[in-house]
Amino acid sequence: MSPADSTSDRLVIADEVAAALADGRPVVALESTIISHGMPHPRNLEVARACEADVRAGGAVPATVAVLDGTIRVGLDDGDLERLAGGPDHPGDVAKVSLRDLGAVLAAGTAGATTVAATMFAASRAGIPVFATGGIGGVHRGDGSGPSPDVSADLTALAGFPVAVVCAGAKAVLDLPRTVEALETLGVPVIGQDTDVLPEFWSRGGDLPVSVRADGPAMTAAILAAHWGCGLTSGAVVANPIPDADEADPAVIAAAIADGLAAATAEGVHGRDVTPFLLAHVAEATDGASLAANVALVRHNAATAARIAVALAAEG
Ligand code: PSU
Ligand code: MN
Repeated sequence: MSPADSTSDRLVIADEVAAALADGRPVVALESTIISHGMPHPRNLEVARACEADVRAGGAVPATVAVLDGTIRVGLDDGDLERLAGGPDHPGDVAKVSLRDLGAVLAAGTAGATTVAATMFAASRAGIPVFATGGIGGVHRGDGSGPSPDVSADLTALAGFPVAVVCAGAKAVLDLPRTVEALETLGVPVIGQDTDVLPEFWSRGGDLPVSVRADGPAMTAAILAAHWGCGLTSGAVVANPIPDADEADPAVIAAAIADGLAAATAEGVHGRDVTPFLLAHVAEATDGASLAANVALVRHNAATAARIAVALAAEG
């Protein structure tokens, strides 16, 4: 088997997605770590379905990505979403799969939920330039006492794969100034979608500037088309703030994050468990307010990504 054959054997694109790509019609990739590790059951399944519906309502074809039975799947059916969502009928463990984990989980033939990094990789292999998630990973906060800071492979992927990630900025549990500096170093544009400042996931932000503001999806699409059209091969962050009405109280969130970081340190949580732990902790500490905001922002990102994908397809 040639390397090309083994690549296509490991990457399975759903018929509807493949047909859209062949016709140059808009497609939006969606990730699955947010399903398996980012939200509790059964809310996670409702949100996974709702995001796909939001993409369709915006005129694009959804392509949720996961690792299932030894292949990277681009475009899932409802049974696949149920399996990834877990719960009583699907109690099997679904691994959190970032770039380093792809080979191992593929070889094992087990189920894996792809992070932003692994989803960007799959999207770039499939030829899908637009992807929606909640918030990217980045540089974690550190108190300076431990080893060098925990840095998400999402940044590595943004540097290397030509995919635009429509997100509400980086998750506010992170060190946002360091995350913005890292993106600049990696040459990744941070396009503010109708905003001058980096959204802070559960709130609209205000402290950090984006690298460029784009008014409307067509302007974002024009910037992306020019970014790739000149030969750059990096990705882009499309920073799309949570709608006003859905914003969580930043003071309440900040207190919950501080508490969550202390709990993570006390309980020795590290590596890939940190982000799911913090998201769950903040959801509990805010009595579900952060979860409601997370649902609203991810759905808003799916809808916005569809509009950008439509505009980008029109760019040719
Ligand atoms: N956005 C959300 N919820 C999530 C994530 C993003 O609203 O759970 C996930 C993404 O899959 C992202 C991951 O890649 O969190 C970051 O994990 P880490 O910091 O371990 O790289
Ligand atoms: Mn990490």
